[in-house]
Amino acid sequence: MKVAIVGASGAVGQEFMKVLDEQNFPVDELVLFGSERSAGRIFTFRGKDYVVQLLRHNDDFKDIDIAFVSAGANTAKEFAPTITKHGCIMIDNSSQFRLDDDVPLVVPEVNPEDALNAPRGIIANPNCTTILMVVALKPLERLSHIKNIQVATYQAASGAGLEAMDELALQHAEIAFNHDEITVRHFQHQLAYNVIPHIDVFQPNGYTREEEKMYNETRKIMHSDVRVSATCVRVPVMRSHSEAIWIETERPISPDEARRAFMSAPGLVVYDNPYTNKYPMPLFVNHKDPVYVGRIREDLSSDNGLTFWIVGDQIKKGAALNAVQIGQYLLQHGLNR
Ligand code: 11C
Repeated sequence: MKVAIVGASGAVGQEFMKVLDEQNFPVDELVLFGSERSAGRIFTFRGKDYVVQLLRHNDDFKDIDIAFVSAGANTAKEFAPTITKHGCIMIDNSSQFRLDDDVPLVVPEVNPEDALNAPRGIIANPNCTTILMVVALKPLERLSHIKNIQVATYQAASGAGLEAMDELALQHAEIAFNHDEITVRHFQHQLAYNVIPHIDVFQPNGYTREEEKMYNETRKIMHSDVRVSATCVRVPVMRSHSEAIWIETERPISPDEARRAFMSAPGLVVYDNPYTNKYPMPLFVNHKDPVYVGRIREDLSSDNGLTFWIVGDQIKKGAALNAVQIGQYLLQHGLNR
């Protein structure tokens, strides 16, 4: 298996290497690609050094079977024809193709079979916040159709990339050392000691693009008419996203029934004993594979309502791991170049 990582020096690109190794993904040959800024950098994978190649419009992808791409929407759009030209399967982490009818949008715990119908050779990896949420929604949808979702997210700096993570650490240091000015480049405001209810660009309806992704992508992944109202908030956490979720189903689902469904669902761990202070938190979930769920209880504001709290590692299950799991599913079902 010849594998490429495009955007190799970014937060998700680096995580691809870790996850491919952890998952024992069959990699006979690895090729790393990046922009002019990262070309020439050297990274080690399974004890061997690899130099990042400049991503160009040529035949570099001719013999590559699968490319894990995390290079942003513009690069994905520009390079998709080059990457897929000779049959390489492109698993793209950007938002560029997610809502295209002929591009499957896949979370392996929810709709793996969609990955097998990719006429353009492109499979889209969903938005991280949406991935984490649908892993938890799927077992409940099996019990009763979910009609409405309200969700408030608590999103880590990692969602904005490595430099944003560095900025959060820098802001804390600047505050500790009484700097007059706090560095603010990647977020709209200082994130340290703050929360910012603004992720991505505001739309005319008052929602942000991140919030609209949660609406549209959830419906596509789950093949559902569910309505999703999200408020996405950046919090001064380094890498795991948390979400408070309220759902309304066609018939009531009791907390016990939900707990049993969560416990038998793939990719989910129930961590829920508030009386002993057990509930998922980012510091505990960082670098772990599953989505953790807790605080499972009735929604007091709705007859058929249930509410719960989830946390998942945004760079891992929210990005790199989900993409690698799509790759694993393709391999199990005969990768079709
Ligand atoms: C964030 N969720 O936390 C965003 C990053 O649609 O792939 C991921 C954006 C996306 O900033």
